Amino acid sequence: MERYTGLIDKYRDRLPVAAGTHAVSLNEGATPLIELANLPRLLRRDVRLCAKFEGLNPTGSFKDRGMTMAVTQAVEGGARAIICASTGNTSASAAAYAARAGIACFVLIPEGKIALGKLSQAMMHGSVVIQIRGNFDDGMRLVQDAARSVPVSVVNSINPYRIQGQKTVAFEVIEALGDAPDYHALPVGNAGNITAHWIGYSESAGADTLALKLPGGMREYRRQKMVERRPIMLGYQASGAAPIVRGRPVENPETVATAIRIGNPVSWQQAVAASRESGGWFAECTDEEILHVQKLLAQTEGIFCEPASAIALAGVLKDLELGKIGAGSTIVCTLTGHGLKDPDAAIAQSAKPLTVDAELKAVERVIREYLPKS
Ligand code: AN7
Repeated sequence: MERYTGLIDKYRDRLPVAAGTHAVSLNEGATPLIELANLPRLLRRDVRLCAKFEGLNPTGSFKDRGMTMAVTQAVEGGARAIICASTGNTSASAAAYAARAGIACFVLIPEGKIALGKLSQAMMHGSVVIQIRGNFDDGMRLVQDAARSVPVSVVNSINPYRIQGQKTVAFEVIEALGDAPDYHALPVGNAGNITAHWIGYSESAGADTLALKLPGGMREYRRQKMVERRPIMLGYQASGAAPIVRGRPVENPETVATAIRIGNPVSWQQAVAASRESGGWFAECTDEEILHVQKLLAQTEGIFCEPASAIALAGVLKDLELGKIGAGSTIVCTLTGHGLKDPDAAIAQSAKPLTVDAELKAVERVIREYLPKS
């Protein structure tokens, strides 16, 4: 078997990349599709529930799929610096891929509102971290303005190569299941990822979509029909940052899921098109629901995702309860980022470690107390 060298090399004929272009890659993609065996049994739901664990990408989130494309094409175009606004994961990924490519990276983040793991990544990879006294939406506006006056290449998902890279997640789900699932659920922040999923599924089904149009100047590529159908797309937003659900921008978005603390998503229109074409819907979950399901997943399935990612599963469990998703369905949830990204959120909702003397008796006492009673 050939060694896996990342998603551009694997899917080059399904991506707008020239045959000779060198891929800037960290072997992203090829993440596992994990069947959730315990949760459906525990909740007495007759469904096949799978998690596409994107937290196992090289920088710990799905952003690496788009970033390998965006940075590859930025370098190909002669860029010497990239820039992004970020709630955290985009900045971590951009910083890593810029380091890999040997170019400079500027990241704009909302001061005090990004998870510790993500901040440490952006800093460690040597990007220039600019904290702004504002939120992600302010940062997004500033990045677009800055790119007009200084020579930096924007790698937010307004960069169409990002979406192209991210669509490969759908290819992998189809390969793993042998078909499209009935439902595909994911968190929605800036709305690029739901757009990308839908493009990937649509191309795989040989179908057209409003969201699919390749922007001018982008090289064409070969489409491959792999399946006969597409899933119903389910997009979930946090109640305090749910512009698409409410149908209007949110001025001061707030949620414990800081990754999706976004009030005016850039890919709003495409996401609505994707949802509508698929026969899907958008819905919201509260912070309590998000954290409850993050912990439930960690403690019943052994999968640690970040709060924003847990909303996909929280939404699905709620919509199963409401009867909006039928029995017997195959459902895939994209778990967009690793739980280690946000250790503060995890520690805040977990039992405190027990401290004892370094003596066998003390340790034994604790074990006896906590041992499952048969
Ligand atoms: C874990 O890093 O927007 O709807 O700047 O980090 O495609 O924006 C992150 C978004 C979901 C939402 N889950 O995806 C950023 C940023 C996680 C994320 C989303 C993000 P989009």
